[in-house]
Parts: sequence; structure tokens; C-alpha cells
Amino acid sequence: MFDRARVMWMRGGTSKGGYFLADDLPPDTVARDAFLLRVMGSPDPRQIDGMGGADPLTSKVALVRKSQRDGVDIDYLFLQVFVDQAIVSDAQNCGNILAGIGPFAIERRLVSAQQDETRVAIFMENTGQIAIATVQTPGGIVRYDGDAKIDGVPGSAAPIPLEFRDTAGSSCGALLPTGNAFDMVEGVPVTLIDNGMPCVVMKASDVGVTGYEDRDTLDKDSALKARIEAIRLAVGERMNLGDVREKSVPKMMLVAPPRDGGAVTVRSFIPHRAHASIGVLGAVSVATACLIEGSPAAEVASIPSGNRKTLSVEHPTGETTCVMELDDSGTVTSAAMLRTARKLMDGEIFA
Ligand code: NQM
Repeated sequence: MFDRARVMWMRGGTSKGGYFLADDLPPDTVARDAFLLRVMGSPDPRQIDGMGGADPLTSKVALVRKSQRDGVDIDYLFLQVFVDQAIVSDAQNCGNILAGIGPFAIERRLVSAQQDETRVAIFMENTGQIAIATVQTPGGIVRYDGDAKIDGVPGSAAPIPLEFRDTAGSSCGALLPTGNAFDMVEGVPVTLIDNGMPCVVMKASDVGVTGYEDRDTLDKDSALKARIEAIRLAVGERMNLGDVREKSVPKMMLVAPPRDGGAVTVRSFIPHRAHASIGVLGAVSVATACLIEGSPAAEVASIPSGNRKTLSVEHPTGETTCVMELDDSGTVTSAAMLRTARKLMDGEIFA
């Protein structure tokens, strides 16, 4: 049995997980996934026998290798290790864990650090798109401390801006897989959208909540959860995701008017637990839904004018700012977001 591997544990954005060199894990995915379940302590709601934090946001894995693709430095595969089911899924990407990829790749010498900052081009294997991360590397060494603050993480750290291009239809084949600004599903108007993360966006008021509840309140609302899970299962095929019973996509996004001067307020389910804040590509996808005329999100959103829009997405622990570039037809051509990351430990993990 494969029983140990080198790993770096990192916080990436508002998530946390194990960062492995792909070559340090078994090539056989059955053996790899069995090892990762042991590492995290899954399946178990407390993950007491592993490193997972009893939360999908802290039960995440990155597999990293040097890329052979032109103009790309690193290939990154994200794996979600389910907390209470024996499932390891590559069916979604993760923009928060992505924030740690640049620093990790430099630390493992897959990328040479430049003098002040190092741009790392990362191919996101789950969805086939490229992200550019800029890492602070004064004197050729990754810097983690700094003044950048992101809501959902206490304190401050070095900024890691992330830029995304061509994320539309990352998993669903099209930005709007049904071609519609909204569809009626289980009696609720929803936008089925994928601008980097497959999401179902609906008004919180249409499913009987305000959209300003805290995470615990939403997590305890089993009637709400059952209602949105019925919607989720009904749209899997329409979003070209197939049977989504054992997948962590699509994410369920409940939107409401902004309360703190932002563009929109969101409560997201990922998909069975409420998110403590919001995912990176999840935020990009919701912000994009706000720009679609006739969508439920556009009804509640407050959108600034111009082709370069700074959209503050309010969430349970603050806000996440997305900077979106649009072309003259109103199509989003790129999105950027500020994240931070922290190296927590570097060592060997045992199955
Ligand atoms: O949407 C959680 C997270 C995420 C995903 C999830 C993410 C993204 O916050 O890009 O970052 O939606 O499962 O880490």
C-alpha cells in the first residue's frame, strides 16, 4: 500500500489543503484517491483521523507539475476530498487553492523566482484554462507576509493577484449552457451559468430566505437545503454536467441586493454546506450573472457603468472584489481577483 508522501500544507485564499507534486503520488487514481481519503480522514464528519478540518473548504488537494505547454509554467489539478463520503472529485476547479500554487511551485523549484515578483502561468487541468498568478519574491524568495487583506482570513499577507481569461463555459461548454438568461426550475427562476465555476444563481427571496443569513443559520435550514438540492439535481444534465449526485458542482448561489455599497450579496452552497465566504471562480460566475440582462441576479444587483467594472460581491464574512473587463458587446473577457496564501508546514504525510 502507498503509505507516505511529501506534502506542503497551505492556506490558499479562504481555503486550506495539501499541495503535492503530482509525481509524488501514485499514477493510478484508485490508489491515489484511497491515499488522499486516508490523509484527510474521510469519510467522517469530524475527519478526526486525518488532516481535513471537517469542512469542504479545508479538505482540498492540489496536484502540481511542471507544464510542457507553450507559455505555461505549471499544470494544477484540484481535487475535492469529500468530508463525509468516500469521494475524491476532480469535477470542479478551485480559485482559492489556486492562490497557493505559485508560491508552492517556486518553493519546489518548478519555477525560477525573479528578483521582485514572479508571474506564474498556471494551466488549470480541471477545466483547461490558464490563470496568471503574481507572487512577491524579493531577493528570489517567496514572501508570505504583507499588507493585503482578504475578508474571511484574519490579519494580512502578501498580495497574490490572480487573472483569469477565457473561463466562460469551463465545465459546461458555454457561459449559459441552456442559452437562456433564466430558466424555470422547480418553480424558481434560475440562471445556469459557468464563468469558471458551474453555478445556479437565484434570488434568495425566491427560495424563502433573505440572503443575509449567516453560515450556521443556512446550514441548519434543512428545508432550504432540500429545496435547492432538488433544483441542483434537476439541472445537472441541462448544464452538461451529467448526474451531479456525487459531484460538488454546480454551486448554488442565492443572491440579494447589496447592503454595504457592493454590487450584490451572495450566500453560496458548495453544494451541501453554506460557504463561509465565497469561492473565487464562484464569485466571478455570480458577478457575470449580474451583468446578464433579464437574469434574477441582474434584478437585485447594483452595477457600475463602463467596460472595466469593479464588482464587490458581499458574502457572510465580508466582500470579495472582482475586476471584470468587458468588450463592447458586454461580454466578460477577463476577471481578476486579489488573494493571499500562507505556507503552514512542509513535510511528510502518512496514510
Ligand atoms: O470558486 C469552494 C473555495 C471554493 C471554490 C467551493 C473556489 C472557486 O472557496 O474558485 O475557490 O466552491 O467548493 O475554495
